[in-house]
Amino acid sequence: MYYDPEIETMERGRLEALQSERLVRQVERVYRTSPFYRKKFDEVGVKPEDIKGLEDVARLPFVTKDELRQAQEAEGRFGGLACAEPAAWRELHPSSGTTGRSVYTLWTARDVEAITDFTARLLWSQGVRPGDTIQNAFSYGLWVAGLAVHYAAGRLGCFVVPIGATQSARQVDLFHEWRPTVFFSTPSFALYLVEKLQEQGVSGSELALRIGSFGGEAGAEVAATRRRLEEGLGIDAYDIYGLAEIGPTMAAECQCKDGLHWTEDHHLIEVVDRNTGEPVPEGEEGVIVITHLTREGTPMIRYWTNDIGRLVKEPCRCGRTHARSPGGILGRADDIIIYKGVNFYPSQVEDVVRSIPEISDEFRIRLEVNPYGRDICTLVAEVLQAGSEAAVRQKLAARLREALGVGLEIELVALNSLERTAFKARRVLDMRPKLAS
Ligand code: DLL
Repeated sequence: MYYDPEIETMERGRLEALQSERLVRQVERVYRTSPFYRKKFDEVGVKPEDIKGLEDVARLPFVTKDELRQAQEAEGRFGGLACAEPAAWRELHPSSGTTGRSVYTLWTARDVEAITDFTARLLWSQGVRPGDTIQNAFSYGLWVAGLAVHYAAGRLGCFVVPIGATQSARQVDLFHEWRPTVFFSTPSFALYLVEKLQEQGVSGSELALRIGSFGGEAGAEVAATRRRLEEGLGIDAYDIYGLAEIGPTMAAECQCKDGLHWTEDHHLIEVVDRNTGEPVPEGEEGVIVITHLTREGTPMIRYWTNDIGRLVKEPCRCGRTHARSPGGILGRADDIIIYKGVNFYPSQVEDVVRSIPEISDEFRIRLEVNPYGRDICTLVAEVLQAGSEAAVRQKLAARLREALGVGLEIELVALNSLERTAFKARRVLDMRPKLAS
């Protein structure tokens, strides 16, 4: 049932005592070895000895991605963040840099070992077992997820098809020829492969796949997307979450599919108000802030992920005691769309689109300002059958209004007009003039 029963089912009090002890040690260590943290803590007047346990964590300042970029730009390499001697360095993992200069992070030999171990634990919780054949379509190389899953698969005794995030036709061929039982990719890429299978007239039940684990973007926990993935590939679909600065896989859904389970022995998770930075009550939405409790290379202390989620600490039905984020990552703080006074996340639009069988899985949300200065939000969707536009438009309009509490403009286009991706989709097109800052 469990990969590491002692850690996974540890009584909450003991787990928090372990986190406390690791936090105190980590804060002392980063202050001693990292000029970046020493300066930061000195600026707010916090000394390592002030941090005696979890109750003191809020005294520490947040770390933001912008701040890491600035430090690395000014000082080069890790920007004073590296806390280990070069002899212990093993892997360099820059962030993808889609929103600006990449941030460099470092894994030491012990970090690689810890990542392998807790990723293996997460895969096990999704039902992956020795003897499984894993087709890994997470990107290999600098991106963090491909290698972490690869290492974990080896640790579990699985056979890996290390294809990475490319070659959609080959992915489908490999499904047929090597009959993998487990598949990893972004949800967008998996849906693209489902389309390819459907073009071949192949249904999910004809494949050998049993488990799909999807991350890098929201999707697996969006009900309609999960249904399409499960039916299209004949699998149980699970969510898995990570980010470059923290690591590939800090959290994943278990077989109960009841939210992302964190690996709390290695990561301290806080949820804070996006405006004030104050902790929100348990179960409420806010920005996820993560502290590395065991990372050696480039540890993050109170890293502001900008991802929005909730945290509950009651044990899961699976018996694991580590806290969960029900519903997964709801969106990014900077992705929230405010339209006609109503707030919503792109994933809510995704859920509507994928619940309507007459349109494809691909869509765009276009934000623009009309000549009279009014905001316009348009959903662009692909109809599967020409001639059905009027009925589809009516259904879509009604469902969107019901789900979001506001109506969107609708533009219907022909199937395959919108680009598909092997990586992460960019579905929000913001064409509004940028305000000068
Ligand atoms: O996406 C690492 C990763 C890939 C983890 C695949 C797990 C599986 P980055 O490229 O740095 O790293 O992007 C991180 O992607 O802050 C979230 O906004 C988003 N994200 C990643 N996984 C999920 C998920 C990898 N399961 C950023 N649900 C994060 C929702 C996700 N958003």
